[in-house]
Formats: sequence, C-alpha cells, structure tokens
Amino acid sequence: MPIHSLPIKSVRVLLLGFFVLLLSGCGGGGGSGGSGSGGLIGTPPGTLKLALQAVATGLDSPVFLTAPAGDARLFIVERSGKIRIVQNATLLTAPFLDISNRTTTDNERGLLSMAFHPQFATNGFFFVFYTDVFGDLVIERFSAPQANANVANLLSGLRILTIPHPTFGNHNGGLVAFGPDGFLYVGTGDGGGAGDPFGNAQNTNSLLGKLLRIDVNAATVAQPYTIPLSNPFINQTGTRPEIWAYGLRNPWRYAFDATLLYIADVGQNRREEVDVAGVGQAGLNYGWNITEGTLCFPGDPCNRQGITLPIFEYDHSNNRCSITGGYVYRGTAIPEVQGRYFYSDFCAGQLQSFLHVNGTATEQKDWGIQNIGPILSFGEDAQRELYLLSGNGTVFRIVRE
Ligand SMILES: [Ca+2]
Repeated sequence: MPIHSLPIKSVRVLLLGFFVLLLSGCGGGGGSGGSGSGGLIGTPPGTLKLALQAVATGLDSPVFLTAPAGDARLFIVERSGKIRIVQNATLLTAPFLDISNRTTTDNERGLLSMAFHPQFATNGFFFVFYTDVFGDLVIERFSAPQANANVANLLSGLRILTIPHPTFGNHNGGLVAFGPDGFLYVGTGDGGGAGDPFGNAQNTNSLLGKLLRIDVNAATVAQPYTIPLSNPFINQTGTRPEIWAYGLRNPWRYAFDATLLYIADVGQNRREEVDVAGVGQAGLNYGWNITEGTLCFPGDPCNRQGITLPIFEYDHSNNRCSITGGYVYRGTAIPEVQGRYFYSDFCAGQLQSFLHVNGTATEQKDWGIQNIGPILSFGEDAQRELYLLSGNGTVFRIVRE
C-alpha cells in the first residue's frame, strides 16, 4: 500500500471496546519519582506546532511499531496476530510473521508487542508478546533467516515464558522490550476483572501486575531464560525471581530513556499515572491495589509507606479514560522537543507531553491534535522518530507542522 498523506480530519473515530476496558485513568497531580535526566533537553518555542503524517493505512488494530537498530523499515504489530512491514514508504502485503492462529482478539487479548534483539543484525532474533488461545500470556522468540529478510521463520518459535491468565480477558499488560542493560523486560497486567480481585499486583509470588526482567541471551529449549543476579527477589523463598517491580495494574506501555524508566500504568476509574524511576532501582512497589495514582484505593485510608507514587497523574475528565504511554523523544527531526515524554489517552485521542525534572512533570503541553481515533500505542523507529497508532487503522509519524 503506498504511503498516504491522509487528511486527519477525514479519519473517523472508532472506539474499540477491547481497549476501553484495558485503559482507565485520570488527571492532574504529582508524586515522587526517579531522579536525574536522560540526556539533552530541547526548548520548544511557543510557535512550534506538531502535526501527523500518515505512513500506513488500512491496518487491523495496529498496537505497536518498532524497528531493528539501523534498519529503515517499520515493523507494525496488528493485534489479530500479524507483523507488517513498511519498506520504502510501502506497506508490504506479505506479513513478516503471522501467528493469528495462536491468539485471539476477544476483550484485550491478541498479539500485543514485539522487540528486536539488540544484536538482531547478526542473530536474527526477535521476541513477541501475545495471549494464547487459553488467554495465557506468552513471550516467544522467533528468528528471521537474514537481517534484511521480509519474512521471518514461523517454525523457529521458542517459547520463553508462559504466564497463566485464565480468568479474565483484560489487564494482560502487553509490552516486551530490551532495557539498556541488555535484559528483556515484560510488563504484565494484574490478571483482570476490576480492583485486582486476586491480589496479584501486591503478591510477589505472582508474575501478574509486575514488570519482569529476564536474561534471554543464551535461550535454549531446556533453559529459555535465566535470572539476572541483581534482580531484587532472587534467592528469596516465596517470591518469583523474575520480578523487577510490582504493584502495577496494567502497564500497557513503558519506555527506557538512558538512565530512566517511564511506566504508564492504566488506572481504574480515578487516575491514570506515569511512574519514573532510575533504571537501577530494583524492587519498587508502584502501589496498586493499595493506591490508584496518588489516591488510596478504593478510598481512604491507606498506608502509602514503601510505595513509589507517580510523578504524573490525570483524572477522567474531558473524555479521558486510559493512558497510552509513549516515549521520551530522542529523534533528530524536531530537536526542540528533545527530552520530552509523549503520551496519549485511548479515549481522548490527544497528543500530550511533559518534561521530567527531578521527580516532577514540568512543561505539560497539549499539542492540539484532534480527531485521530482511539490511540492504541506509540512507536519508535530506528532513527528514534515517534509514531502514533490509531484504532482506525492508520499509523502516523509525528512531524513538525
Ligand atoms: Ca501506582
């Protein structure tokens, strides 16, 4: 499919019930958080305006976009189970990978993200996060026959991790990503329903409601992953050593920026939040289901001792319902916004940013983007330019107006 400059105003808004369930959150507020900053900071003049340029249309619920290091192609994940490639401004017809028959799209389920191994150019490995036909969460490794191949080897699959998630179809988490430490991170939801009925998020003997960290660099059938020695719960009885952080409700998207980790955790009915911590801060408790944002859940009182509160939160006013976490901008096309964290909301379909400074969200800005449909995710290409993925099937590059 050729590239389109689709007029934004012509794009219809389609609400997908599946994502409405998954995301919920609300506005305003502060908290505590990580320290330091990730790198260069630009200063956008008041006259700077951002716009969206359509790079692919007609996709089936595009939920993620990424690219291997140094690769000009865009890899777009469709929730129904395919990975599609945009090459030379053309959406290729044949999928890179098609695991549609291994997943379902009921509720919030599906193929939810992918991550290229940092050495993909030489080893051809990439990892996918999907819910299987039983609803369980699966991390599976596949490989491409060559780094420039446009079709991966479907028979190369090696299951890395399977997490039982049998009861509810919502709150699966959904992002698999390599950290700057070379380990693989997996964000899992609390198991679904509402209010975390099983108490998974605060239970360090459960892999649900967590950010996990595993070493997949020597994966084999017999031992698909190992535990990094600096994981916080390693060698403790009654806990799972894969856990890096806990107390998460549905961390649909998170992002690394140099020394910092940004987690956008979808809330219940009152708060959407962004947590920021140093990448080396192991074992943090982000509060759910004791807290929702900075508020006590389900209401006062609660004990916030030991809880890392968000550095940013918002409520459900103005048609907002569920945070869609993005990235800190580290591209080169718009240097004025370097260092800003971009995010959206599934229902409001907006484009927003803030600058994290020593545990506070400063310079909050709404970029005035409208009528682009429900925002399922952000994406980042190999040049670290950012993309917005709409439930109406269009993938947009964020550009200077
Ligand atoms: Ca929290």
